[in-house]
This record gives sequence, C-alpha cells and structure tokens, in this order.
Amino acid sequence: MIYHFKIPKNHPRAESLKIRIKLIKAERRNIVAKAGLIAHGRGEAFDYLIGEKTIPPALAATKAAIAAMLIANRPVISVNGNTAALVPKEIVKLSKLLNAPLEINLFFRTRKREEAIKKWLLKHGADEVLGVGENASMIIPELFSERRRVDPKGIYSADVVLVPLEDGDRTLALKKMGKFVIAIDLNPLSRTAQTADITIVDNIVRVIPNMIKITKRMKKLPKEKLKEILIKFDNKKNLFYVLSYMINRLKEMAIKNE
Ligand code: PTJ
Repeated sequence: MIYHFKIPKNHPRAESLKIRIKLIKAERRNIVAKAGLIAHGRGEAFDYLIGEKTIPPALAATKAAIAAMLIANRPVISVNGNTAALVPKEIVKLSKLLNAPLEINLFFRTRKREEAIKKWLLKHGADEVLGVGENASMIIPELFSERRRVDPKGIYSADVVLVPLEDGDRTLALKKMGKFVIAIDLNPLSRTAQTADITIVDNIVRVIPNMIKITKRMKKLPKEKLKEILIKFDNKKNLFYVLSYMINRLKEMAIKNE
C-alpha cells in the first residue's frame, strides 16, 4: 500500500515522488480532488521545462505580487485542494503575514471536501477559514462552475485575489468584477496565466515559501516604493521571458543530443 511505500533517499526523483505521495494521501482524506492528481501531472511537465527551480521572471512576478498584496485594502488568498495538500503550513503563515484571509474555493466542490480542507487548515494553524457551506453565499456573475460561490467576507469583497492552480474561467470573471488577480500556474499558456494581472510561473511548493521571505523584507518598504515595483511590472513581457527561457532551455538540451 502507498502508506508503507518507502522512497529510497538516494532516488534521483525522491523529492518529486514524496510530493506525489503527499497528494495521494490528501486525496484519500478528501482534500484533493481526483482530477487534482491529474492537474499535478500537467504541472510537473511544465516544471521540467523550467528546470524545477524558480527562474528570474518568476521571482520578479512574485515580488510584484507581494507588492500588490501589501498595497491592497482587502487581499484574499483562495485555497483549493492541491494548495491545501502541498503547502498547508506555509499558506497559513503567508495569510497571517499579509493579513489576507484564506477562502476555500473549489472547482469540484462538495461539503465533505470543504470541511476536510477547513479542518486541515485549522490543524495547520489557521484561525479562520472563509467560504465553507452557507458562508459562500454570494455569486460571481458570468461564472457557471461551482467556483462561482464565494464568501461576502472574502473573495466577493476583495480587491486583490491570489489564485493558485486555477482551472480557467474564474480569473476572467474576477477581473470583470474589477478585481486584481494574481495567479500561480506552471503553465504559462493557460487561460488563467494569460488573463491574470500577475502570473507566477513556478511550482506552488517554491512560490509560497518565497512569498513568505519576500513579504518579511518588503513589509518594511514605504507604499510609494511598493507602487513603483508594481507599476514597473509588465505581465505580458514577463510571460514572454518565461516562454523564451523554456525555448532556450529546450534548444540547449537539443544541442546536447545532436
Ligand atoms: O481542488 P479543486 O476542486 O478546486 O480542483 C483543483 C483542480 C486543480 C483539479 C482544478 O482547478 C483543475 O482542473 O485545474 P486545471 O485546469 O488542471 O489547471 C491547474 C493548473 O495548475 C495547470 O495549468 C497546471 O499546470 C498547474 N499546476 C499543477 N500543479 C501545480 C501547478 N501550478 C503550480 N504549482 C503546482 N504544483
């Protein structure tokens, strides 16, 4: 059984295998959706293309994202199954540092999963978790998936929303509501990545710890400096740098095989 499966410490893919097992266990606890396991596989493929590390444009986007969240009046962090499974402790820490509430928002929404994720986040130190059950009483217009149900105390009234691992439509719908959207998505070609105001093309397991470190540093900066960082950031250009990085890396690898 997977619970007793031991990964050899010197296995070249040990880290990646540990993450997979974390997700499988979380799926058994109703935290991760079955489709979340498939989504992770797509993420892994794109992570290969950037060398499984934080590349310079991802770091620039992460800094701009923190600037936006520090300037915001009502920043909110949206949490889905994969996020809760992969970085529970870290997402709680970031939420407290930024004073940005956590709201559960699921594509495959069931009450059982909402409760399981809430319990998991509370276990990892959260004081409050929004978006569960009747609390998700407001509707995002022009969105027809279960993601449309949001909390009036959270995403509905937020000005800046951090959306890790999205599935497409919601980013556009949130933007139509006048919100500033920050996406974390390893696929720079996804609709979410292309639509967000800031797209961080990096693995969530690296992004959230990076965000914690950057927040601690940037919290000390004056608002004017934060605004400057944000104004200088250009998402389209940044996505161009990410794709160029992937292309160049593939070219180098192709040459090695020539
Ligand atoms: O928990 P739920 O019910 O909200 O469901 C969540 C999933 C992920 C199943 C749902 O949102 C979905 O189907 O998403 P997609 O359309 O597969 O998109 C997920 C995106 O996240 C893809 O572009 C992946 O490349 C990307 N991704 C996967 N794993 C990671 C990732 N991005 C950053 N870090 C990862 N670890």
